[in-house]
Amino acid sequence: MADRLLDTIHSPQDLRRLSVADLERLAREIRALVTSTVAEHGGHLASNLGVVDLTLVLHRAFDFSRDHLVWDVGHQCYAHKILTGRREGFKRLRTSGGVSGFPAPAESPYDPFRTGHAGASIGTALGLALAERAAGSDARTVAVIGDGAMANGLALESLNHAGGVGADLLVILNDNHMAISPTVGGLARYLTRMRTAPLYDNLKQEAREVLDRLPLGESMMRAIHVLKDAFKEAVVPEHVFERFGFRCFGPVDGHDMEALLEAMEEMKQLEGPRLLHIHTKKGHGFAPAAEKPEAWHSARPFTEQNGQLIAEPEAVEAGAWTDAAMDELLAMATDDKRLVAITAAMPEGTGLARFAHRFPGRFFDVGICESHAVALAAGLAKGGLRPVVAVYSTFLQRAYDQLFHEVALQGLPILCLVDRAGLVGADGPTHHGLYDIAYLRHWPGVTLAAPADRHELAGMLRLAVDAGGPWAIRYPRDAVPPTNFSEEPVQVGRAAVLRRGKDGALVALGTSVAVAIEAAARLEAEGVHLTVVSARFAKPVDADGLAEWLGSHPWVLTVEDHTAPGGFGSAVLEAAEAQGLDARKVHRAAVPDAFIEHDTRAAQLAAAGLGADGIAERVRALVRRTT
Ligand SMILES: Cc1ncc(C[n+]2csc(CCOP(=O)(O)OP(=O)(O)O)c2C)c(N)n1
Repeated sequence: MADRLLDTIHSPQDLRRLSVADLERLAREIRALVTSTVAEHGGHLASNLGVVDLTLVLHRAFDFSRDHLVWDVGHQCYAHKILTGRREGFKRLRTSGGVSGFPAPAESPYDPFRTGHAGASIGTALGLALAERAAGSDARTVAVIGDGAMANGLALESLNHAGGVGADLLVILNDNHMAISPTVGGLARYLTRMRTAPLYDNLKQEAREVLDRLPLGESMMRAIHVLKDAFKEAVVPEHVFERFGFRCFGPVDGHDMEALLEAMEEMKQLEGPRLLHIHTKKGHGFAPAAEKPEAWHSARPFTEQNGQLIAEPEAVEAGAWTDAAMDELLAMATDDKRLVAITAAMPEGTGLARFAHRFPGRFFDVGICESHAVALAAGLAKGGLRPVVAVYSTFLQRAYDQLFHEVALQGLPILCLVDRAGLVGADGPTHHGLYDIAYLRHWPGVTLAAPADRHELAGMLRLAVDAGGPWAIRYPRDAVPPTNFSEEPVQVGRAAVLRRGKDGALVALGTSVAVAIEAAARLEAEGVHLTVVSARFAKPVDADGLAEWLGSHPWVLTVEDHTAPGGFGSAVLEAAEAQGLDARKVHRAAVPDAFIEHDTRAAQLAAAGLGADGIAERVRALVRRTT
């Protein structure tokens, strides 16, 4: 490997001495490294392969040891990591001890923010640019954002502000006409039209020069001024972002190293709000990913030679709850024509692609716009429909106020299917679904459920669709237990007792029930006899059940795949206090109040004490204390 050009690159400064041909060679080497590393560990392949050329050119033109580079989402930062001193850690991408799959300031000063959610890059970059302005510094700021994220409300709010204050900010619009799936909506249509437009800024300049050369008197000049603008409009359509106060450039082929270098050098010479529109291809350089970028957006490990995905146990299990929820939803939607489904740019991940296929007229992909997804659901519900918003727990956070203001406050019957609830594994802290119970349970009238098995999932879905108010059902990135724990009908606010013992009670929520059952079975062999309850609901908590469990056991241990503050255990403590029960007998097993780094989901659960071993250990300690 000694002849790898990459091995001679120790910092972005080393790029300065490279020719265009060298940069092209380096891009190929980086693509090969990204592809082989993702083949081993999984990761965001298609987006990363698409921005290798851009990354090289950015690091060559700017000096991000003092300038700022903010990647939107951050899932496309692999080449950036490779170039900024993290090649060693990159070998163990997304695994314990290796680098994160997203920007991480703890890893490198080249990453200003820890990111993973879409749409925030322009806002945070603007803040950096204004801080530099306040300090009288000439450091430059660049945000790179995809065409998918650009339609996000947060991105548009930031653009509006940046144009208004005339900030010294370069926004690079990385247009590959894909989010995870093809981009949707009016902006996507507009960008498609712009793809075939002539270069905006260059041509406008030419038009101006032609008019300026005409020999005209002063009054004629004024008159022609108006015509000039009209002429400009006719020759080159004004870019929509010019209306925001940005000077726009492009489109440039993001895989043409020479053109990209030239454009970036030009961008560096300019000041003020400016936008460079580039076209890239997701998966560029690796045929399977270029052909099917959707499937290769976030890939699990694969065989590099043939692009065959490797079936690994965790990956096989990962979509199991999603599939089960979709099976039930599709069955219900066949009979109930009021059911409509909404995704925020995640038809594949949430399983709603199946719904879209079966009921195309009742399906809405709103783009990466969770706030709008929930507001839209409120309107649809008000109009008599039963909207189901399927969304990852971490991204539903974006719709917090719509859930309050447009939904809960109105008491509207929408159902949120909260997928990837709990620890998610390799994507790490930006993507864990650890907060949804806390942020959903504090509004009056909300019902919040978590199934432990397929029977509970089906029962909850049916109740939710017939309900008169807002519901959320949370489930993890994990396997559905092969058999049901009980066939007891699901009723709102009622738990199910799965086994009885006198020494203590494990009251578990959702996916934690399987763990509690396993721990109880092990402890039985040690002579410790436990009651195990599937709580089913985080709101309302089963008040009668709680009184009984606290009355007949020395302690109750709640178990949940959620952060401790404000979670299910907190709800149980509050319910105990509200009923005048002895809340001191309630103990909680939950994810600690800390950000949990990337690893496998099983390892994260174990580290949080939420595996069967950890629960058994907690029980032994409680038994020691109470005997
Ligand atoms: C708020 C939010 N919702 C959903 C996602 C999931 N997600 C990750 S990448 C992505 C697509 C991003 O598309 P685009 O901005 O065009 O970037 P590209 O991958 O095409 O480079 C989505 C929807 C997210 N990261 N953040």
